[in-house]
Amino acid sequence: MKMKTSYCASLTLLASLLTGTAFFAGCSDSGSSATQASSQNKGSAAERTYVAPGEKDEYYLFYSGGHSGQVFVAGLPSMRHLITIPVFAPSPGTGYGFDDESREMLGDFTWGDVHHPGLSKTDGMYDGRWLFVNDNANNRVARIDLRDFKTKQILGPIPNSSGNHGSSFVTENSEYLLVGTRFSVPLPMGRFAPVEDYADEFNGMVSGLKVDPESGDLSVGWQIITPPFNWDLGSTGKGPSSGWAFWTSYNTEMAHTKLEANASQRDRDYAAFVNWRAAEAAVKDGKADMLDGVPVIDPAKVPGVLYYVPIGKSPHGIDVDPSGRWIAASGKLQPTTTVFDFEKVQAAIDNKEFQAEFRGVPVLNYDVIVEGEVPVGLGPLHTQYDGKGNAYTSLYIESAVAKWKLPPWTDAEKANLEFTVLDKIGVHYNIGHLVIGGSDTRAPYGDWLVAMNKLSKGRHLSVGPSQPESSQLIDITGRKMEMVYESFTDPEPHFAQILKADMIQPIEVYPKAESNNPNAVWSLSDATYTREPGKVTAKVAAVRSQFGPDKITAEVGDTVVLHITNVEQTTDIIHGFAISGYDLNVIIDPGETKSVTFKADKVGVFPFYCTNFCSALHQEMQGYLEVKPA
Ligand code: CUK
Ligand code: CUA
Repeated sequence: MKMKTSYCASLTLLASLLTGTAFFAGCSDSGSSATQASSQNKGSAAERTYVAPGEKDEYYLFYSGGHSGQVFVAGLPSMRHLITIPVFAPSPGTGYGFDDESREMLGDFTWGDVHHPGLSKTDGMYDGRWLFVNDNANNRVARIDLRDFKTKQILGPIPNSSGNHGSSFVTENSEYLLVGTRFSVPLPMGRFAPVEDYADEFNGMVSGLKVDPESGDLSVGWQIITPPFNWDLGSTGKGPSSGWAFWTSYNTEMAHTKLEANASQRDRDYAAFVNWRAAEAAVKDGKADMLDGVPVIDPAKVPGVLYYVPIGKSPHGIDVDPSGRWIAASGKLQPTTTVFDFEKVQAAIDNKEFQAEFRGVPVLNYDVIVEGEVPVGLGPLHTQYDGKGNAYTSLYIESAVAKWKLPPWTDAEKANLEFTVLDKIGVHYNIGHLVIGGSDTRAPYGDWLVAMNKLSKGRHLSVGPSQPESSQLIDITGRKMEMVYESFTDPEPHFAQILKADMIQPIEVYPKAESNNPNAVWSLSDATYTREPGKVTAKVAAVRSQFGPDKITAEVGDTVVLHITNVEQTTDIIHGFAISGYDLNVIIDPGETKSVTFKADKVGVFPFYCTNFCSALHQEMQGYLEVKPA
């Protein structure tokens, strides 16, 4: 608290000295009487975040689970963890990765690295249909359906790509997920070239993944080949920047070794400004070459799809404001956030005088398109917006969030952009991303900010060396930011999305009427068991508190196929089906049918039982798998 006061006090003093007035209202400690009244009405931090037993949160918070490969769901403002949605890694708790369908989705991979969740949008606003996430490790993306909070599709590995970090950025009407590759490799994939030939033989890629407007089904649309620049963070345009997407690169030096030093030589790296509508049109016009089955655009041959824009040293974040005109990009090694004016960007695109060139691609003149460099503080990364004309930038090195005012700026502010920095709050510690609900839409919610901190440094009961991740909740409704809560998660949230809870009505059971699974059985008497040479098939009904059949007989070496239906149509009555000694646990939600195929490769009698406590007689819900000698 002291730190903030003295920081504001010194800025106020500076402002007074320069202008003769004390107008630095944003840092005013006393605030106007209106502000005082509203912060009194808000109550204490505890009251503002308290959600009483039986009451529900106002928002969903979808955290990326980082290298856990999962998505964590919490309620906001309570920050209570609600559920983990398994995406790229098996989860015995929900049976994900055990039944045939989810096993097939996971393929040969057992993990992923989820960084950036992106909610689907209609007309630039969240529509509550899907949540998309990226896998930085294995070049995949996934679609989670918000009707049932389940992973429905994993697309990938995406061809011609390595290290899908710069995604999943969703366009205004969910036309595309846009993806930039963090790593570069020799193309086509699998070709060898020595790492020393990095600058000439390696390539990065920007991909447009098409989203089916009805089903949400993802497919690879087109790609734009780039130098090996390490595309890192991105966002999509709206309003004047509609049809555009933006990525930062942290290695315009094209270094291939000791990146810490060698990728930090130039004062400016490049951002990629991509006209994805132009890319889409170019592919339609046959201006792309096929590479591994994907139309790939060479931007040197197809003008108008890609422009480079110099930005602050070693950037890690580029974010478009709700109006779509202002684009904030930050360089970790430069204590300012650069604000680009997209109207000036367009003017520079239209005037060759304001362009240089790199490998046949125009480089826009920095000075012509920049509105200003806001001195936010040390180690700026990501920026979010509250929809009230303010921006919030995470400061990794300073362990703080800076609140600053978006343009248009007054002459006094332009003369000294320090005046646009309105407030700063310390976070614990080393913040990466931050999120405000709806920041990437036309109308952010503007009430809560969640800071996702990289180090928690023991601000919690000790759990040994493997420490949890810390997130802090900040109230941004007043002029000054207020820290009101902190919570901890498994590793490792990078980014998050916040969705108003009333935007979605998730189902609580799978309606029997909707089931079109030919293997579903809806009563114990309909359950079937058949054996043909080498194969046992059972259609199993699970209902409180029995399995039918409760004896399944196989001969060693048989393939066993079980289709298990949870007959229940009652909320929260979930059954499990685990076979002792067979490393198998299927979880079936009410009204759901899941299939599992395995080899009966061990002779003996193996109990199976329900793993999810479902009734007073849950413990009795068991049976036997007999595996006879051949
Ligand atoms: S990232 Cu982790 S803090 Cu992968 Cu967007 Cu910035
Ligand atoms: Cu079914 Cu426990």
